Amino acid sequence: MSDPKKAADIISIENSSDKGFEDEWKIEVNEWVESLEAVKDSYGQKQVKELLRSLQNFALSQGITLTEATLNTPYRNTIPLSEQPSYPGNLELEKKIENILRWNAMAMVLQAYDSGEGVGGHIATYASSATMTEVALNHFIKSRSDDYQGDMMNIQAHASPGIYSRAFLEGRLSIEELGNFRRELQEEGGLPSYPHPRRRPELWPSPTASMGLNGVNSIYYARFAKYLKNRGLLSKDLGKIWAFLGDGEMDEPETIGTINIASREQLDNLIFVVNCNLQRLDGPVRGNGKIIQELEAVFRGSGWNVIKVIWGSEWDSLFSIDHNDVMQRRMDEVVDGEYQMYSVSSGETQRAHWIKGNKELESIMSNLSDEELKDIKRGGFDHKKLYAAFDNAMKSKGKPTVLLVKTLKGYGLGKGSEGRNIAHQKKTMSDDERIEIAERLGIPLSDEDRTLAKFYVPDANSEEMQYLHSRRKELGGYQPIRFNSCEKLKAPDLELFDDFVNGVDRSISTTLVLVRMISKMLREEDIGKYIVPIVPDEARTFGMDGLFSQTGIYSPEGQNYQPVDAGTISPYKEAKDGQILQEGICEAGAMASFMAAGTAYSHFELPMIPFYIFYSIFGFQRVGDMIWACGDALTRGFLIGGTSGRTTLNGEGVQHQDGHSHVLASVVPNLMTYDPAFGYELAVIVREGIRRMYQEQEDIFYYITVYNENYTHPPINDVTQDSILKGMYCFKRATKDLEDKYQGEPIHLLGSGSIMQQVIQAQEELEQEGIPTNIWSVTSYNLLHKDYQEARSEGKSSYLETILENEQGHFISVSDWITLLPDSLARLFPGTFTALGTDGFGLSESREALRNYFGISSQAIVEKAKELAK
Ligand SMILES: Cc1ncc(C[n+]2csc(CCOP(=O)(O)OP(=O)(O)O)c2C)c(N)n1
Ligand SMILES: [Mg+2]
Repeated sequence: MSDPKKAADIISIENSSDKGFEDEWKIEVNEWVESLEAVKDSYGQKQVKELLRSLQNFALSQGITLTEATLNTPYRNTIPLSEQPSYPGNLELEKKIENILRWNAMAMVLQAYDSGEGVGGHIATYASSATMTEVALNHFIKSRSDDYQGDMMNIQAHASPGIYSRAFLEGRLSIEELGNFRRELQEEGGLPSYPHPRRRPELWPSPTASMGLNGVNSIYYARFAKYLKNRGLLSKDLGKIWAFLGDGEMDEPETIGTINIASREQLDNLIFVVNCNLQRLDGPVRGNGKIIQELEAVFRGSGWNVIKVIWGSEWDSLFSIDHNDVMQRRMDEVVDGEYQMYSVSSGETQRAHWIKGNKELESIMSNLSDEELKDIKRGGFDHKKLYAAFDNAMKSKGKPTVLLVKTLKGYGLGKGSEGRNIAHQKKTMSDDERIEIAERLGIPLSDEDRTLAKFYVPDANSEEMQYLHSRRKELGGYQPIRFNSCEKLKAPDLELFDDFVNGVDRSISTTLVLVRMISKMLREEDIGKYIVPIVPDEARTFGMDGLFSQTGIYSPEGQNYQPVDAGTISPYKEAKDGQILQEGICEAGAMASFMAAGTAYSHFELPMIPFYIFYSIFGFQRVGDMIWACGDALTRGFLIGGTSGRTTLNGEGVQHQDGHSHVLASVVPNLMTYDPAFGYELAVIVREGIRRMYQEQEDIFYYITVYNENYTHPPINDVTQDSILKGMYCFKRATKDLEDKYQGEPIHLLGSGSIMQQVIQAQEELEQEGIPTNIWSVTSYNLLHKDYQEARSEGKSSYLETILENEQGHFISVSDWITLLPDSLARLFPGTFTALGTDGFGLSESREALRNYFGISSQAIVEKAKELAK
């Protein structure tokens, strides 16, 4: 029978100074607990829950709310000693290996510092997380096999030295690479600071260096795994997605804001491990509170399986004599600022502050000497406690798990670092510190080598090395790991898009053209199943609602209700094997889905083709960091900026009208950006995108803007696909007769996107007035610029310069974008160059009024051309 008195600690006792009341109250509580225990013994756990729920409902009806009591448990380990499994590993060898890893990780950073290059590095984070990652890697994190998809291990970026030093012992990195941490350009090779798949595509599964992205991305990887499974595309058993996170990092809204998705979608293939070292970069995470308790309430409130690992085994015996919960109450009341202070105080000071004159607590604590008290471990350094927690997480059914693990920043790095506010920034150590740490870790190097922070490599036949390899062999292979092999797809022939390539007589927008193209591809046998349409609650805006019934909206539960529009031709259809990812109003989640789908070739061995369609202004400026991370993650797929153009999206005003996303997109080096004007351009671009990304498997991705203005689309005629793809071609030549008669310099109008319609109109008017005018369609200013940069570095002429070789005159670029976009090319035009665009904020007006206001209407173009032609 468990000790019923323990229950008292979750109830705050008013009048606690009144001894008589306190005793009476305890008896009352004990009686209730005993009754409850009897219910459990007679009826089982379910009935206990029901009873408590009834009591809670009664309390609520009396106006008594129980929020804190139900969301928080006492400040102690979730798994009691009685349920702790025995440790299956060889603790002695594991600790030996961990010590070597700790030393080599520190040595990497010290060597980088000693090189005098000032390249930096972090020691303290791994020092706090080493034990948890080691227990996970020795016993839980599995790799891919014939029938298992493999786990994904996403680490805390600042703990990278520890993971590198393990990969080194495993024989996956050379000693030279390790020695050149943060010096990637060295001849013998070096290592990037953090997990960058771009730089180490065989090692790092996903980029985590920007705080907050690891959480949201891991959640959506886990969800995408279930999506693939439910759609019947994954035959192997799903692996787990592991996200190792910092406690300071948990403040990031991308993480906390998306945890409800994980429980709603029942992601029991997801495990968060939060390294609660109570510190972030500048100081305590919650000096005045307790981060573990705060996170417990948040995660439990979101329906997660929450496991706290707070105290090491040394506390177990003290708990067993804490009959009146005095120690537990003290644990509950002390705040993180004080716990941090204990970590830098002597045992004596710590004891005095801890017992605070309480005789009973003093007597409990008298079982430990000051030295023992000082040495007592936090749960995060106790292999057995960690093992119990991971073991529980593995067994969770229908719920994601979060482990809240209490650690100490800079653990084992000595007085100058452990628990100090400066720990995060610590990059070097004195000679004495180096020798002392090596001694403590049992590193058998000479003192000279210790001061030089030399790496220690145990003999390949040593017990510890054998153990290290055998554990990973048992678990399927090394981790973390990233795979790069995937089936190649054959891109569809352009004929699939004949309806657009041959022109469209009806007046339709480029958005609709794109949606029709997606719809066609979805029906294709070879690639249809791999298409992943992603929308954050805007499918109707883009005319995609027809896809709802064609493919269904993914929902792991299917559809348990009859939709309100059941009788219509495109009802809202949710299905377990639905293909559309309808993200709700969550751009961060939608982007994370894009990354999961766009890197599925790596982790899931499937060439998934995401089309993420969003309001273009809520893309780069909203989730630009995630798009940058997609570049790092070697993500493939199509980002589609819908309702784009500052004047084409009329009426919506300042915060909706996007005239700049192409400029923001221009900074992502491997992003192909396009702003097509016609259906055939779009068809050529999308088809080529699929060819390059899924047939040739190039590590690039696409950003294409589409508009909501309706107009007819000409056929492709004699335009070459190559010129569309390179970024510019002559759409219409000036009338020959006019040119022969004309005395001045010819006019060249450069149009793109919807504004091409204004350009076409302006050209007609100018020619009517006798001014010969050429029209050029610019599908991508950014790609023209990239080509120019490349050509310049090779000492060649750029594509733009080549096609303009025999031209002269006045060049006027007109677009729905800010003038900075075309201006980047101004110097390459053989004549005068003028850019008309939409600089400044948008405003609420009609399309026509907006185009007049920004000076990009056909009339404004004519005026500018006539002024130049004078
Ligand atoms: C978005 C973002 N902002 C700031 C940083 C800089 N930064 C790196 S680590 C760090 C503190 C991390 O604290 P915590 O998450 O608690 O991890 P710990 O090192 O304590 O384990 C900060 C602010 C970053 N990498 N990303
Ligand atoms: Mg921290």
